[in-house]
Amino acid sequence: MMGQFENLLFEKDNGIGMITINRPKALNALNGATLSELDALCDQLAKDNSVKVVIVTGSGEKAFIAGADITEMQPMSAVEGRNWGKFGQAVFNKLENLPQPVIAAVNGFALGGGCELAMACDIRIASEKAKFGQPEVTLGITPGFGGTQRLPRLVGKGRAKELLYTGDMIDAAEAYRIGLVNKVVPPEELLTVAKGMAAKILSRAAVAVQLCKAAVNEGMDMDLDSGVAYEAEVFGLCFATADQKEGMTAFTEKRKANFTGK
Ligand code: CO8
Repeated sequence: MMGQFENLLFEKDNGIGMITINRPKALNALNGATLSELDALCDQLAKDNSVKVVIVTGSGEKAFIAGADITEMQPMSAVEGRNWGKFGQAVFNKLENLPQPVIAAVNGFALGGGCELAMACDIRIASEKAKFGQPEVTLGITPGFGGTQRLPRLVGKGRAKELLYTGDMIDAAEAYRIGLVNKVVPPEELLTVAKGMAAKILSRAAVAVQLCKAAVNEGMDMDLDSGVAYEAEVFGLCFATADQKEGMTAFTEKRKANFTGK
């Protein structure tokens, strides 16, 4: 267990760190206090080698996160809005670039900042009850926590623009069809499936998993030549790990690898 928060729950269990956004009365809407706590938790997680995989979910039956807190944004000036957007973007960038893989277990509404937070995670698993959307234009604003950038990168420009311009909500099946989520499961199985995937990732060579994440995240912002050059460097680094020796020795000895994360 790490530091206590007011708007987040955090639990550690066998290498899995479980973050629950916990403002169920406001459908887990992200206010400034919640974002600050998430920022602090990401700083802690980045230094915590005992957490190998992170899961993010929302508290209660209804919502993952129903967006940024509209009552807090309502009186903002242009400068305050810009600063608020920059803060949220910085927190989501931190989450996206945590060394550990992060799985979003989307249990309900993932709207606005909630959809944007899910997109800053590495993998999205949705409950059949989940709903996704970027309804900002219905409020007179654009997405401000990365939505205009991460959505087209995930689902393509045309589909992203339709969601951004109409503000329409889509259900989990449609989110799966357009590639916004990796899989859809019955609500009661959501956390079991997310933990099962986390456990599978945990059974793999941890340094190699983290380097896969770094190579994808860094490489997506590079041209192909630079990206594959970066890949060659992280690939080489793996040969300095005990887990590479163990993984390949286990293969030649026809046994299961026993990784230590070193
Ligand atoms: N902010 C604050 N409070 C919220 C929010 C929110 N985003 N969403 C829900 N709530 C509150 C409601 O006000 C309500 O409170 P109360 O009980 O005190 O009246 C409570 O949560 C329950 O909500 P509802 O009664 O509305 O529940 P329904 O089941 O009727 O509806 C919906 C559920 C459809 C999810 C509905 O609540 C809704 O439309 N919520 C707003 C969704 C939305 O528009 N989200 C996008 C917000 S904008 C955004 O995220 C931009 C991010 C980037 C900003 C960067 C700026 C620079």
